[in-house]
Amino acid sequence: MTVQTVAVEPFDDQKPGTSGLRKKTRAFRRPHYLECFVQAIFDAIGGASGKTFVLGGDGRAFSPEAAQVILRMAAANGAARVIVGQGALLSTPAASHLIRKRGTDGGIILSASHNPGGEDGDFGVKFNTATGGPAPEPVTERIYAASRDLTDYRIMQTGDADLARLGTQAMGDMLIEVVDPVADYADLMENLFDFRAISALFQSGFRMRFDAMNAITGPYATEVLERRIGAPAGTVIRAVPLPDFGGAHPDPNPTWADTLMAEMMAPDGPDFGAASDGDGDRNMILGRGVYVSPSDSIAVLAANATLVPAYAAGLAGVARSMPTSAALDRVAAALDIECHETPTGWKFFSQLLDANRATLCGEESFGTGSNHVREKDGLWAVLMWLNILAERKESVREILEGHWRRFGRNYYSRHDYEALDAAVAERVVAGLRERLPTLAVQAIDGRTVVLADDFAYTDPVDGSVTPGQGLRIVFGDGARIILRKSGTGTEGATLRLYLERIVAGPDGLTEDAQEALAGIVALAEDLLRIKALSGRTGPDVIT
Ligand code: G16
Repeated sequence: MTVQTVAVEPFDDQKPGTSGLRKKTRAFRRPHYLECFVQAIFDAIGGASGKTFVLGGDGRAFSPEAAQVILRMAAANGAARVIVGQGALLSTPAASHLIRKRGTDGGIILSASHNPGGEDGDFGVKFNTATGGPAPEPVTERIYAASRDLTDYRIMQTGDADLARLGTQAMGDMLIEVVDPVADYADLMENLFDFRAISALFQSGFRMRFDAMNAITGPYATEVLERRIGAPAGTVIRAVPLPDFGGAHPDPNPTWADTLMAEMMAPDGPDFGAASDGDGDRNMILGRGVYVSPSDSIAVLAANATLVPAYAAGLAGVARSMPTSAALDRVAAALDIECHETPTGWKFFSQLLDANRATLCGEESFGTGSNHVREKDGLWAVLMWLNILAERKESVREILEGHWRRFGRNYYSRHDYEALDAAVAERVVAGLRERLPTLAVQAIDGRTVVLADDFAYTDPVDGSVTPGQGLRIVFGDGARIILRKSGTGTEGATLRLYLERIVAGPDGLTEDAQEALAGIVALAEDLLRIKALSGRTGPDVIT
């Protein structure tokens, strides 16, 4: 086997976004494109020589070929060992767990998460560090810099590894260890939760539907929910990961998981519903006739965490991304624990988890997780809810409404304007940014603005400052309007408009969220003029 050094012209568009490099599958299939990014990763972390990595992903189109390329490049760059999920499959949280459990130098995850897959869809590559968490900004900056300076990459000339066969095989001097992608993760879940209590819940006739959206959580949810806990067969639907997710958009929200929504909103619907995304790190939670917004979900989980064995001793702290509603803050205040407000992107939570400044973290973008791994974890969130339901013996609606009565309700919604012309999106953002200094001293529509700024984050652990993380207008009554550009899209620019209003109760806690927010939505359009400037009649997705 010989190492081939291939001379290349560097690509100039390999800047990782909110979570790794995401491009059209066709863009990744261009000659040398994947190879250049992988070489940039190895160069940015001081080379691969003697190192051990984890490799796997959500099985979307191009994954099998990409895994073989990465293995040949790891071998050519001197890696000692690569631990690969059988069939190159690993959910993102399972990959994070494996990195931590095996003490590897990091891992490469092949996924574009909730973005559609297939030849016309998206592909992605993400590097996680030895902590198990997504590479932090300084590392992604180094990867980007390395990608621009690249003159060549190294690849072993050899045939494909057999990724269907469990066990260890050699590629040159490097060992490839093919492991069961589900077993370690399922064991971890069994250690965190009271499977017996959840099992008893199912035996009492509790009905659940889990929509794996033809993506990676299928095998994990089937093993954990149906085999280990004993939920009836058929609890998990769309359970086989498909390269194009069966044409579905594997994003667990009311728009894209519409069949599950319809089933759950029916009068005779199941007691509990959940869905997960392409790579298994997101979750959507539903009760019969009720949708739990992700911002409420993390607040409910924090308030009830001590009912779950792994968190029985209490929480060190909690964290949420800035655009996530402040429902969590009031729970933290009641528990007298720290509550951190970070920029969007799970990588910002990793450091807080490592330093034991936070035990649970959550984001409005259907991400919830804890210190058990360094990624958000869809199935973990579902098991948290199940464990709490088993202990409280109340319905999802009862738990949610009880939570609002105790803490008040943060009505919350995100409006997405997808694939806008990049110049139009920039005009909207620039227009608001220009007006921020004047807004801060105004009363608008009967509300006083107490803060109007571009969010900058100071990491409490290392003091690093990350500016430019979203424009926010905060009113005296706690209402907020937030605008930021998505960092995960692959077409044009997507604007995310986050809207929030707090009702203390006891009245007015059970309105429809869109109706309760109508005034804030109208105010946002007056200020931002997204519809006027883009010509759109409304958002593409509302969550
Ligand atoms: C990633 C990040 C999340 C972030 C989400 C949306 O999730 O890990 O922290 O909230 O993207 O980011 P944006 O608003 O920039 O599109 P995932 O599930 O796509 O990996």
